[in-house]
Amino acid sequence: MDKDMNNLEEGVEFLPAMNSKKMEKRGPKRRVVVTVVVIVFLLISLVTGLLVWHFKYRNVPVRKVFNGHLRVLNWDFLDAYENSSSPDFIMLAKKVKSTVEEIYRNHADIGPYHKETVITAFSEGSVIAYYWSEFHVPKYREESLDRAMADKQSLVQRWNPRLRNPMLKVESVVAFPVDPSIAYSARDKSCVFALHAKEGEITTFTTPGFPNSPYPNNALCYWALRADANSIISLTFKTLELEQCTDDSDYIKVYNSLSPVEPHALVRLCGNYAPSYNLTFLSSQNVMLVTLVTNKEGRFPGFKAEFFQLPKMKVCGGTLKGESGTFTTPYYPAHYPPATDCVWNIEVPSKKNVKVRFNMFFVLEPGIPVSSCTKDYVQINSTKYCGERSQFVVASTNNKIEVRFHSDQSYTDTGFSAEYLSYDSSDPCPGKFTCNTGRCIDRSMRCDGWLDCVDGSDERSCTCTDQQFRCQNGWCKPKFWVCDNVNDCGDNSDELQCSCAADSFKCNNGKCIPDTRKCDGKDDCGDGSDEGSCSNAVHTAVPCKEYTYKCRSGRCISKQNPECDGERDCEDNSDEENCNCGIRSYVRKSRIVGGQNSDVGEWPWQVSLHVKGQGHICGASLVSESWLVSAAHCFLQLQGIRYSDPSLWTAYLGLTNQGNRNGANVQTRKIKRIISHPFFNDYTYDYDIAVVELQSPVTFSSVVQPICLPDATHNFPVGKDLWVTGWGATVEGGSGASILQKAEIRLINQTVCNELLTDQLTPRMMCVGILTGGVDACQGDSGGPLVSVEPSNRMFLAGVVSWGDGCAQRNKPGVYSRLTSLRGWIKEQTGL
Ligand SMILES: *[C@@H]1O[C@H](CO)[C@@H](O)[C@H](O)[C@H]1NC(C)=O
Ligand SMILES: *[C@@H]1O[C@H](CO)[C@@H](O)[C@H](O)[C@H]1NC(C)=O
Ligand SMILES: *[C@@H]1O[C@H](CO)[C@@H](O)[C@H](O)[C@H]1NC(C)=O
Ligand SMILES: *[C@@H]1O[C@H](CO)[C@@H](O)[C@H](O)[C@H]1NC(C)=O
Ligand SMILES: [Ca+2]
Ligand SMILES: [Ca+2]
Ligand SMILES: [Ca+2]
Repeated sequence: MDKDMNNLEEGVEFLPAMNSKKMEKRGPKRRVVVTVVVIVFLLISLVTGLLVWHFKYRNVPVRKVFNGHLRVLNWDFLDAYENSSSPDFIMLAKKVKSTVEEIYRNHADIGPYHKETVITAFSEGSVIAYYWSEFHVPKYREESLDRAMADKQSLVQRWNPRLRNPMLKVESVVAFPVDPSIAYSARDKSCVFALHAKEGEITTFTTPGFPNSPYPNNALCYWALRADANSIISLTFKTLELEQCTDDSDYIKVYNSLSPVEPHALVRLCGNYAPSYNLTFLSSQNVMLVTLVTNKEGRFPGFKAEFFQLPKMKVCGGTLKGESGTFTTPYYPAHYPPATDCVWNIEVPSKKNVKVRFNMFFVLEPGIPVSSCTKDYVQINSTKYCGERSQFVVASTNNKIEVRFHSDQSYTDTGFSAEYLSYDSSDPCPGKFTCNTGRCIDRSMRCDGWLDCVDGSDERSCTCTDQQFRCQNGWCKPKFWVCDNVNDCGDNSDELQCSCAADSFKCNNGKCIPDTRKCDGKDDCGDGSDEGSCSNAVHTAVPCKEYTYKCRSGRCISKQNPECDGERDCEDNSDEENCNCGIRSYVRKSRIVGGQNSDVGEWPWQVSLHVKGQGHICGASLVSESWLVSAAHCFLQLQGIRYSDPSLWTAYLGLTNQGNRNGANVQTRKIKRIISHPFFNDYTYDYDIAVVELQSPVTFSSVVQPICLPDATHNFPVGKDLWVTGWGATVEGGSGASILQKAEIRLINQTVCNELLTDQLTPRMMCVGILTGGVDACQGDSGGPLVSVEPSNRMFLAGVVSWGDGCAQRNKPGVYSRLTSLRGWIKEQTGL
């Protein structure tokens, strides 16, 4: 215990010792200044007011509060010390208080300004006392007070040798300045709780009123958590819903101490978190403090948390032998404890080499650039790694590797999960391609136009195929990325042949018109894009055209994509009505990175349509409480089954894992009717759209939300990034994924795509190519959503998975029904 307790005091030792010479000089100097001020006061009456103010300002006392702790060596801990009302507590608190006061009295920079000290808690080791002290100090003495308080040497050493009070022998006195408003309400006991873990039991606590009423405003709550000596605490927030994070929003802070001091803070929490975000925190001692600070407004549920004690970990790291194996930071995927050092010595059979692959890596400290890694880090040889990283590999040129992990006193993260593998130096990636970084990738990813190795080594020295465009710099890129306004080659050579001359404007449809024809009131482009966004003035009405947005009043505005963008553009505000759509409930970012698996709640409009006896058949998008949008071809008659019969189908909403259809948040609905577009052509797949009415409305929740329907005039520009989601099943059959898959894709130039697809595109279709995702991964489902993230962060339905493979293949564009060209029909059918 002793060894670990030393860590507790690490906080201030780097602070510079006080320069006493300088301090002595300051006093007299001030007096001279004051005298001068008095003389000036007498002489020049004009500036009296100003100087009086100056005089006062310099001497007005500043209120300062420090939080601190100290260790009492010659004292044994009693259980009663955990109860601040017990006589034992009060007796010891009195002694510690007078000791602290005596320490202050003996220090010229501290003593004169001390107002009050309150002992707030004790914990074991022998006894650690937590306190706060208040000072009233003139502004010009503030700095010297800060310095004296930060100098733990001067605090203890000046005092201990004299031992005026033989009752208590103290050491390791530390104190940190805090915001007085936070320290102050410690006197208000209405939201202060002390809890001690019970052996083998889980203890639960919540914000006041949870879950029936919101937590209080203007509140400061403390939960002091304790465990037995030689134990540590594991704390988990089971549910947490606070005000959205801003600089002065409500927040929770968890400390690895009983004193709310920044150097021992573990985490600051606000808003809400995706279910995949791990909210388990470990302490390095047998104490923890949870604080809740709330501002004057907002009504939010708060949290429910639980904690229990664990034996303190003896060693961390160790020797790992064999061909391969795995290792993680302590308690992974929980937040690793602070003040921890681990060393893994990995050794594989002597004729092999060893590499370590970090599959998950979260070692992020707020405010610390990943280039410096000065706080928490992983170290291999002399290289330090920190921050959030996607999968990476570190390879050794022999059969040994040493991995070190260090966490400092404050702020922890969920850590890493890694595996080590032995490999033949002559063939590091059997059956695969080896990136120069050591990573192994599928052979089919070589020379396919996508950079799969972070250093691009998979795309060097390639011969372009006839599906590829040869950039001037030699790269090979898929042909469908030509003329999409995105510089894929790096030298822009894929965009040169399609850009407009210097003094001309490029329309959304690619046409070039002279700059002078822009905003001249005439549609020179043919799609109106030269007449969009012409007027900056709000409420300005323009003549209605098929490309102008029509407000409910019938007036038209020229702004592009004005719907639900947070700005009132129509006089009657109709552009901002019915905007309860396209927003995810979990705003804090999910911790599912890289892969194609979606997190719970990430795509709350995704619907899974099942047929009795056949399981998941098609995807759909929720657009209101009762309506879905899907693809017409899902409901074609096939092998004698009339899929257009609503009674065959069941809709699952709020579903992420197909294996979890009975989950608490999943909503199931029968289908009332299915309306396929009357022009749907089952040979060309033109007009491949259907609307589906649910038998009863769904209830919107954190995992069930509608997607926004774009106005018919909405522009999704070529080259825009979009997302497609689904379980990867198709009507034709084939096994899908059990977790909802996602892929980032990009809109392809219609002309270019039509050439590649031998003229099969109609104006009701749009063409996309995959940006990220595996080689053969099935990300989309027929009928499923293609969504766009608009600048307002709201998501709009841009398309519906139609043909050319829901299974997005890298070298094959996918074809989607174009929502904007089918928007009018959707409105006719659903009223939406
Ligand atoms: C704390 O001590 C006071 C005074 O002895 C006692 O009344 C109270 O019940 C104790 N509280 C707990 C939680 O033990
Ligand atoms: C968080 O980590 C703890 C401890 O390893 C684990 O029991 C829990 O399931 C994790 N929670 C999530 C959401 O991953
Ligand atoms: C670490 O250094 C040793 C000796 O310099 C070297 O043989 C080994 O390959 C290095 N390991 C890594 C992972 O760089
Ligand atoms: C599409 O590509 C053609 C050339 O094939 C080009 O003329 C046109 O400008 C492109 N369209 C867009 C919107 O970039
Ligand atoms: Ca590649
Ligand atoms: Ca391009
Ligand atoms: Ca608007």
